[in-house]
Amino acid sequence: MNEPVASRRAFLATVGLATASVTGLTAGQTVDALHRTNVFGPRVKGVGPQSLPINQTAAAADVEQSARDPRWRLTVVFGSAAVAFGRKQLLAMPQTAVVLPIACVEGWSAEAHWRGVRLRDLLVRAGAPADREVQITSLQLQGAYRVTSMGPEFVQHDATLVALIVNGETLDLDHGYPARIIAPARPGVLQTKWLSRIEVSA
Ligand SMILES: Nc1nc2c(c(=O)[nH]1)N[C@H]1C(S)=C(S)[C@@H](COP(=O)(O)O)O[C@H]1N2
Ligand SMILES: [Mo]
Repeated sequence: MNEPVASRRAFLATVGLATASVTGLTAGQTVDALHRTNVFGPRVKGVGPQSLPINQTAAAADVEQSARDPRWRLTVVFGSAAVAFGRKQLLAMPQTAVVLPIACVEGWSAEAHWRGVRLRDLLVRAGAPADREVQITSLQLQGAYRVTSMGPEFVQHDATLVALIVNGETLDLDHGYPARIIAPARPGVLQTKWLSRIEVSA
């Protein structure tokens, strides 16, 4: 990653603060996403790459090939217009950093530092309005979490990202590489991984 030193320092300083502020167990499990070791032991559903639990792996979702394909594009569709973005193009756009948890109904929650393009910035870049409901589709060809709807209040939110980086690293394949949704106050099940298409309602 070619990030300016200043922003990298700021990021590390924030990591320190977040680590200090992690508290114990509230609803379900709180996993300290910034520690390599899982202090809560076997009660936690396996801490995966980048110190975050994995709900479903790329292998289980059968997206390993499509997610790694250099021809991957995220397509934004509005009416008859479709604009496709590669990962490099997304990384070249203004990046926003947020600290947000993934909160799975299965009983775990893990906070992480995410970086990527604001969803509403992406829609504007694609020539689409940012105040409509969107339908978000994963590369996954089947499964209950393939398609998600997101209302305008989340689409417009400052902290709703097409995330490209987690905890300072390129998203792991199991966490949704090449790009995933991260939005505030939404259950983990709606934080769609392996994005393929975002369709803006008319
Ligand atoms: N495409 C897709 N996105 C998905 C899922 C999935 O199975 N497929 N699982 C969801 C659920 S239930 C959760 S809790 C989070 C978990 O994200 P993580 O595996 O990166 O921790 O991803 C969400 N996004
Ligand atoms: Mo979940």
